[in-house]
Amino acid sequence: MAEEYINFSQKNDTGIIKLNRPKALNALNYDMAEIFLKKLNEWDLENSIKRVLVYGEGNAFCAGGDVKNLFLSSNKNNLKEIFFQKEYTLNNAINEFKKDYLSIWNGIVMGGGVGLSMYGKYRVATQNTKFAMPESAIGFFPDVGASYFLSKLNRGVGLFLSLTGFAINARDVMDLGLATHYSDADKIEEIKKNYIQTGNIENTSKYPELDSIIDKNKNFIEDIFQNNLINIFYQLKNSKDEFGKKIYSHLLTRCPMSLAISIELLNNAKSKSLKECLEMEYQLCQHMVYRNDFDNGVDAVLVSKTHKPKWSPSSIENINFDEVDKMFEPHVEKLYL
Ligand code: QUE
Repeated sequence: MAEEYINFSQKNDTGIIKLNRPKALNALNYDMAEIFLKKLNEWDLENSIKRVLVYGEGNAFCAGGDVKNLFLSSNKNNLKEIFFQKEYTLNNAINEFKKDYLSIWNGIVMGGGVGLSMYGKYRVATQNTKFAMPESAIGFFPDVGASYFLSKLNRGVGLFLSLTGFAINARDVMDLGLATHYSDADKIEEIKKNYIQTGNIENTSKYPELDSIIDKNKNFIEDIFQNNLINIFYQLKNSKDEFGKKIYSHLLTRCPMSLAISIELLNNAKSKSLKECLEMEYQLCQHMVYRNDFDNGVDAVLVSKTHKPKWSPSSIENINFDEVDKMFEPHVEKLYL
């Protein structure tokens, strides 16, 4: 089953990984993560492999972890524990992989998909790239090491992306240094072929001619997304700016506890390594996936699709910040990455 959802092959001295679950936007499940990790460890030691290429079938690179399945199997097994152990271990293994590693971002790259690509050497964006950490929509938080790289961006932008889950395009991921290359989508087959044959990424790269909502509102984002949650909401609520108003009503739909957790997470992550961030996120996720907000969020977005989740607490005014602090205290066995 997992072999259908993820294919491994070797051409010349390139190891090729195709995420092949297009009906689920290539969402990563436990079995896929397990054989991905096993293959990567094998290829790290295999002399005939000089580099790795990762891409997705269809119009997504990868939309995230298979949270729908976590929800459906809910408290019947230990999947909520072992899935994240496997996924974060894989994220760390990609970071420690010694050979070149190229991911093709020709479509949706969200959540778990970010973790499969960000720590490799190269990421090619196209005009189809849609990059987001959207977990505040499902009562979760930016994980797979996102606290590491988002906390190292300008604070305003990192926090803006974490709280809103806003999807950014190829121009944004180039501006923010999240992608390493840009190419038109119709040159992607050529780029893959050339990388497989030579290890080079052909310089078809040019700067993407795309509008950027982030760039247009850069000063606003940097001004507002600096403070604590109460202050950010207060400023957005009173904003005369059209963008500010839109972001305010958007944030009112997101999980209040996710928002509070994400701010604290990014603050804590600022001085941490990727490994330390993954360990922190693992402790945190083992609280968050057992809260009702997670089940209600996943159900509302991915299962019954009502898009009207009921959050508890229902607004940021009712957040108990002592409870937020407590969630960061170690309470389960570490990953020992
Ligand atoms: C927020 C999320 C996720 C999401 C949507 C959100 C997420 C995720 C998926 C997803 C999408 C399509 C699938 C699938 C999962 O959507 O993490 O299995 O087929 O994995 O608003 O965090």
